[in-house]
Amino acid sequence: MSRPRLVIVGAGIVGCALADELTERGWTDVTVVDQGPLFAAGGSSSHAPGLVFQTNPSKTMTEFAAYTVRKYTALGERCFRQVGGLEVATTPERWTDLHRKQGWAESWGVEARLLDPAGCAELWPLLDRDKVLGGFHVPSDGLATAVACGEAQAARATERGARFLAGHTVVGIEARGGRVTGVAVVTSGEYRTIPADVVVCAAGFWGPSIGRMAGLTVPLLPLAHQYARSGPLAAKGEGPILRHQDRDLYFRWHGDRVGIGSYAHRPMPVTQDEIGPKSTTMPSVQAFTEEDFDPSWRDAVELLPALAESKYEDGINGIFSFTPDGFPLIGEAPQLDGFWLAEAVWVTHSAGVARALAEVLVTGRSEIDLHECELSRFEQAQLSPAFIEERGKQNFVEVYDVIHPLQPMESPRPLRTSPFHPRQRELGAYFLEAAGWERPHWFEANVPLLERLVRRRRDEFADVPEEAKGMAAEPFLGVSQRGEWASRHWSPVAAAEAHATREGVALYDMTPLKRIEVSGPGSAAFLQRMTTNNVDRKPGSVTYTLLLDAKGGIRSDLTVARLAEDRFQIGANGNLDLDWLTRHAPGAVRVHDLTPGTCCVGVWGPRARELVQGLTDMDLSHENFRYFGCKSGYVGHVPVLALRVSYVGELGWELYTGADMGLKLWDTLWEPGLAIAGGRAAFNSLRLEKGYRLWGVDMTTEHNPYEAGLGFAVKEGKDFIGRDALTTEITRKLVPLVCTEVVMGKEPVRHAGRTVGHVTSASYGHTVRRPIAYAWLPIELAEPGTHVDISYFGRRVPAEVAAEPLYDPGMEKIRR
Ligand code: FAD
Ligand code: THG
Repeated sequence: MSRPRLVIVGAGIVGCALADELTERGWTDVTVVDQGPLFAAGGSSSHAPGLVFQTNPSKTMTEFAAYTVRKYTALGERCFRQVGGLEVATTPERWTDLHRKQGWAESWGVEARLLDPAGCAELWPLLDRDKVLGGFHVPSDGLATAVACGEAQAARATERGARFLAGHTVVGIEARGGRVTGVAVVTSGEYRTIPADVVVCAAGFWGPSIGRMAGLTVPLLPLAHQYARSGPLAAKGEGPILRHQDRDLYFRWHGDRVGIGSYAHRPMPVTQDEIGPKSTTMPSVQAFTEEDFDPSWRDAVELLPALAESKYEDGINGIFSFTPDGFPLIGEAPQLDGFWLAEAVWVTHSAGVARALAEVLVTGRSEIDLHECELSRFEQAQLSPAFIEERGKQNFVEVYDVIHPLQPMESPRPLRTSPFHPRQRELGAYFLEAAGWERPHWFEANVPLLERLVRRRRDEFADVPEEAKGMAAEPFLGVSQRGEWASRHWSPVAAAEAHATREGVALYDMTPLKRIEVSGPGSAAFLQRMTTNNVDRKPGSVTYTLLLDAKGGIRSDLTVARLAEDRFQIGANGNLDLDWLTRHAPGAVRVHDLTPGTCCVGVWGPRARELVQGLTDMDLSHENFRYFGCKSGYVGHVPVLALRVSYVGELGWELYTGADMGLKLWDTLWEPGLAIAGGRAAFNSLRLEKGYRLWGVDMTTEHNPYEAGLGFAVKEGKDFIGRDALTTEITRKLVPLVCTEVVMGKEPVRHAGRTVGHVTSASYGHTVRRPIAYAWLPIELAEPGTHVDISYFGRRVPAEVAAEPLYDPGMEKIRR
């Protein structure tokens, strides 16, 4: 299929951008169909005011936006005007957060600066400067004219052979043998089929309807959002686009009027059936509801008093898409090959998303990491209509809120609970959410451990000679190295749990970790081909290995336990892994998600053997149960699979059992009174001390194993996906930094006044008694001892590259 026949559903900005990107890459048999007229086809693009603010916590989203700006700027003034973007703070919390935002801009390579109120007023003279504490200014942000951008990209695509068909309503997706074969359309009352090898759904908020035709859930919620304009004002402006996020507002100039968008109103979901009849010229616009807009108008006048000269007019309730997590939907349907989505994409990210999808379609992968955007990121539990609606609404409400990276949504919760959940609640667990699971971060029941630890550290500190006290290790558990932000969703109890894990034994709920069974004839050969390390070892062995894409980028890191000749259990990172393995598996190999029906507890610490051996007749001695080995047996009444693996870097086992026996397993392990419960906060500290990477945070498809420090998991002389693209000549590296303050991740790292990299994960190392931050740095700065600075909320945090791992480099704790 060198030139597949491609049909794109939707000639909004996304469909047009995609046609351009694909024809540029040589796919010239491209047909774009739209039910509406071209190019104001009636979707969201037809009336989007087109503000493009690039800076986003996500590197991927920022890069999508930055590419969109570059591309549309090159299309000319009619398409994009680089008027700049200004976000103002009217509360101290926002002003602090804009400093955090400036860190993201710096990390992701967007030029930005913070302005004082006078600087803001210079850019926006109408601002009441007494209300403003400061602003965040990005000179390259600007205004896209979405219809013009669509049209200009369509023109280029047309020159290369693409066809754009107006008035063609897609009414069906044709398929045979699990592969798409075409789309059924109705045009001028006639029904016909357009054959296709690949169909991309870029139908905006109609996506769920088109998805339904293909048997696919498209997890987005169409919501109305209000936009209006002021009357003519005396002051005429061409100032930057403006955000007043403390009141959920944004502004732009339209000649002598100011356009005002509001996210302050109640969420107004629109069902697929309510979406305007295809015959109306603007189905994406609903009647304006003044009562919803009035408070926003008052807030707007408060910030821009000159608006009071006029009243708002031309208001619309315009519809566009919200997903459960705010990211777009990119990817192929799991059950229908050749049917792809490019959905829930803003104008801001349109060209970037189109480029990424074009790369995936043409080469099999995107240069930019897509894991946050892939359709397959959602668990089945996250695809119910109720979930999509509730999270979609909440995303609307929170769109401009200051969100802590650990902050979960409030509902629906609890959604997924492990069998240990009742006990965890009894222990006072503080739960956050991961892949829909309730996951404890620490346990209030461990407060007495904390008190004991604090007493011990005080005594130790008292013994330090007075003159050395300033140099002595910080006695109080890293609390003073955590600012207000890093202390949210955190408790010093985590220090006691980390400590208890290093000195005794602790139980960690690993149930949220994805478990996949691969079985059937050819399983071993299949996994050999899919992963970098040698997994074709004796039953009873466990192997740490990597999934790479065709260019050698890391798709995941896995543990592969061989349970029998033709049966493997994989410890994976998420649903993307399940999707990737399922897609590649040959007919005789079965790939099955064990996660919902099973559970896992990590029993880790120097006393782990003592605890578990007392409950089982399996021989747990070092000689008979080797590190990275696995065995089946019983712990008390409970049938378990035991893996001698530890993500926290201690002696111990992961014990797996069915969901039915989970509670019994927990109680059996608890009974002897040796173990404490440990939460994710301690876990994260322990794994960073040990240098264990977290996929999706520390490394992604943008990195190869050698850069990520995972070259040891690549087996010489073995064939696997991505091997031919691998090179050991690297220009950057993931390294640990020790620093003076606990940061959060995504902060820029500077050297000699230059931005040289960014932080991935961070925590306080409770054993090494230093804040730790992993960061990507150029290879020439990756040597231990190199001094760098982390910029954290605009403050300079000195840091030094360290040798890894920081804890137990001799593996004495584990191999014994
Ligand atoms: P659309 O433009 O909706 O295009 C989808 C197309 O699919 C439509 O033309 C439709 O006719 C066609 N279609 C659907 N079903 C069928 C079918 N069965 N057969 C054939 N064709 C079909 N984004 C920003 O980045 N910045 C902003 O400032 C901004 N402001 C906004 C303000 C408002 C009031 C609204 C409503 C949205 C705003 N957005 C903004 C969001 C942005 O407009 C959308 O995310 C974007 O335009 C979506 O583009 P699209 O091409 O995916 O979808
Ligand atoms: N347990 C299991 N599977 C998993 C994880 C887990 N799969 C996904 C994710 N976590 C994988 N991450 C790691 C990271 C490090 C290790 C294991 C899983 C680890 N590494 C040792 C090291 O680097 O020294 C051992 C490497 C080796 O001997 O090859 O233990 O938590 N089941």
